[in-house]
Amino acid sequence: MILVTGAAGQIGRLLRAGLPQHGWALRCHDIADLGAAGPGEELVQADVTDLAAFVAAAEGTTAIVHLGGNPKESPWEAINRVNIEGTYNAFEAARLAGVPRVVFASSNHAVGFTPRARLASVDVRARPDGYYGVSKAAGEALGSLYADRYGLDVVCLRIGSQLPRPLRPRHLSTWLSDGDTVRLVHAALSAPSPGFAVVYGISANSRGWWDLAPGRTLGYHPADDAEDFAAEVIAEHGEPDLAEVTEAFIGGEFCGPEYDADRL
Ligand code: 15L
Repeated sequence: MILVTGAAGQIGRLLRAGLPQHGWALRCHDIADLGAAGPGEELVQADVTDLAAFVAAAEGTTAIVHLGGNPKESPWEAINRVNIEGTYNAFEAARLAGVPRVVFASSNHAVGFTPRARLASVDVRARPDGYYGVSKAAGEALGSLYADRYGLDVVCLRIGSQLPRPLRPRHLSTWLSDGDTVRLVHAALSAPSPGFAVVYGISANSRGWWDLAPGRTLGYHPADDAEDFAAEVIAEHGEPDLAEVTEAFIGGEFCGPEYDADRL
């Protein structure tokens, strides 16, 4: 049994549909309405900021897939309470309930102010492009701590742009398809003894900027390529202008002035 937080969200819904086909039974956790339980599913309506409820939900599971939190840039108070405190609770719940593995939904925004370049390593330094990115860098750091101190297996997925299809030129590099999302999480759950690992969560995009080798080592073999949509996307939006701040860094629009603190 796997505990999936944020199970009512976009990626959570994909996992609810896809992971059972790989043999995983899910306990779905969210503060929002989770709808009707699917075959073999258990539902827990709870807040990730409630540690006691988190520990209770984690009891008897073999892994936590932690997706829960604000999925985009937000004021500091919300990021601090839900994303940072909630992610601390995920690792602490795993430790207290004896769950051996945590798969953490990190984001490219943990390293968003990295200048874009071909094949950025997973070892680039934390370079968040906002408070949301700070929360993802903090989650990766917590994962590293819990792996080293308590021996948890922790896989951090630095997800690009999870969308049914690429919509803008940046997505030709950052897209993570629906099918590859399920493949990625299945690999993170299945890899034997990964220890602490960070992998980029994108499809096999011909224009990808990030090194997929660590993901392949873990068993993630993406099947989709945003290039299949390139002609339509470029016809609609044109080629990206690298002189623009929102195109020069991997975080895209998050690096632009509309994400300054005063405007949140
Ligand atoms: C993310 O981490 C966000 O959750 C999503 O809203 C997108 O902004 C995505 O990154 C992206 O970089 O496209």
